[in-house]
Amino acid sequence: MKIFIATACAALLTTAAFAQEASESSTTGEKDRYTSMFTQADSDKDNYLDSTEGQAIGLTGASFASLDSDSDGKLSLDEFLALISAGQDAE
Ligand SMILES: [Ca+2]
Ligand SMILES: [Ca+2]
Repeated sequence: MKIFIATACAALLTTAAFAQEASESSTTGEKDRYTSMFTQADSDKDNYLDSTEGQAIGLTGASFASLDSDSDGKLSLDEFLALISAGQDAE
């Protein structure tokens, strides 16, 4: 199982790198890129980013809070994808 997870992570990293190169101007590509980023950042795989996971990709303090639209202290994928329309950079 651990080998599978490591392989999946490697695949995600490759996908993210490719998406970043290939789709600068594509909204769909941006969504894929941010979804990959979210998945990678969600280190405990609970489908939410907590503040520690957010910090790992540069979402600190005010940035994290501004995305947390329901103020539950964690970011769902939908909340995270608001980065795209907000024009912020999570890196
Ligand atoms: Ca998490
Ligand atoms: Ca939230």
